[in-house]
Amino acid sequence: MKKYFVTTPLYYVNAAPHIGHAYTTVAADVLARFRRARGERVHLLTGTDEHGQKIEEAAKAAGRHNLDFCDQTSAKFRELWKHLDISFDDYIRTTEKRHEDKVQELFSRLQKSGDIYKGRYEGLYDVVGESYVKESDAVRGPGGVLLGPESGKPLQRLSEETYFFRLSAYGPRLLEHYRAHPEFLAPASRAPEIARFVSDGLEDISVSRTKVKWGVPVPGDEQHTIYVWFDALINYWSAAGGAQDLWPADVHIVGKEIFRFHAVIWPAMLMAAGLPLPGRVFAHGWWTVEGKKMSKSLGNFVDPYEVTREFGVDAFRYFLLREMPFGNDGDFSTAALKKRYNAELANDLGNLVSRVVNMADSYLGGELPAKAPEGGDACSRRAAARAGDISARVAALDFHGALELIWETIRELNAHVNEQAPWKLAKTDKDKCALVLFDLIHSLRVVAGWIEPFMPRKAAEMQAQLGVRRFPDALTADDVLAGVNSRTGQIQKGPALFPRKE
Ligand code: ME8
Repeated sequence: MKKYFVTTPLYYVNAAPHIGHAYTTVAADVLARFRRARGERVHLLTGTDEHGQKIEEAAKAAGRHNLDFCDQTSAKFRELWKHLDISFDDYIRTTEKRHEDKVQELFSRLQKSGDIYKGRYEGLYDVVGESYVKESDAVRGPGGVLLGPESGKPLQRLSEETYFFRLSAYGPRLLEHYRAHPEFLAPASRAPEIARFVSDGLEDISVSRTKVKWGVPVPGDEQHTIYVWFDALINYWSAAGGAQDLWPADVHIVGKEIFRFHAVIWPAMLMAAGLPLPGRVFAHGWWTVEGKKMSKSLGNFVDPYEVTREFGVDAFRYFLLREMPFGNDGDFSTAALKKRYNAELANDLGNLVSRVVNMADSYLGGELPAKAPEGGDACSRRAAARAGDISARVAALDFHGALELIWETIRELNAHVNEQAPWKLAKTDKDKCALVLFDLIHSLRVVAGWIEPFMPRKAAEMQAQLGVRRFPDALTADDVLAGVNSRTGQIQKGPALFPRKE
């Protein structure tokens, strides 16, 4: 049985990770955790992109040997993923032999098929984006200096012998693929720009450099190293390492600025190599910080550790996916995070859990429901009725929409507590009070199952308070509804899940 295979981009090791990198990786993790909780076999791949001119220059500027430098920064990414509870199954570095061998194998394959041929590149190059830039796309800066359209940084003029990849031959097949697989380009709103780019006609692309030494040598022609993007894209396939149950990837999650590499060049490379294509490429939007683009000159990169020190890992994960629909751009600010933290986490969810757990403790003496209460109006049933829609949204990578539905349920539960006033019932109708609290606890167990992929630590704390015994694994919403809740333990009052921030 094939595993559900989800990937993040391989991040450049020229600098430390920031919230942009955390964003993509948390999203991939939520998807992976969500599918695992539903019993699927999942494989989450991430890693680092370590070759090429940009890294060579960064290592030099740091006064380090290339590989030492890469080791150090790659470790920072890996540590951050541990800190953020990213459940990655594999971490690939493009300097690993298992990868380099496959890059050479694929390069040779395309040389043999005639898809790679020797020529000469005369033109512009953007080191920041590691991309060849068409003369007509360059932007004229002060003093007539040509700047990269994306990076805004001065371009280099290259003139060197190179190998070309025959991208131009794949336009019609790519268009046919987009047409036959409308889910391939996501979100759908970004598909037309790719189709238009391909319809306008593709040019062959240079895939080797003679002036850059830090790269995978072209097999049999070691004057050349393989172009860093050609090298890095192959990681998705090299990491699969020929395993029968992995390739093709189900979804590549990437930022919008590298959509073309993944939606045009990568599938064309796979077509040329006769390999199956991934199921989908999803391009999400970009974060600005306090209204500004993150940049070296502004020095406004947000350090994820700083945010988690103040708000905790789970609130950070939550905020990233809650703030804007996956696919749109958004702005990161401490004020916005604090607002959501207090309103949605401390108030809506945290208070609800404390209130219900405290009442169950006081009025039921810790006695727990063995079975969900019957009756159509039980709020646990109404909550459960949303499970299908929530699943469908996460499956479509609509994390924001899924959280919206979960919070609708949480708000309904809050309203239900206020309407039923169990603290009054405790004095007037003990049976009804028990029933209402049973029902609320069931509902919260369902909610805990839903939020686990987003906030694994808080979901576990919540489950402990709600008396969900976690053996062998955390219960999912589906388990709870299926009556697995007979495996429950004692309600345990605990500290506030999200203490208010003043
Ligand atoms: O492009 N907002 O690596 P990279 C949202 N090595 N996401 C952001 C972001 C922001 N402001 N900044 C970065 C590369 N990202 C290549 C990829 S893949 C074979 C090679 C995220 O270190 C987003 O996922 O520049 C973006 O695509 C990625 O980091 C770029 O990381």
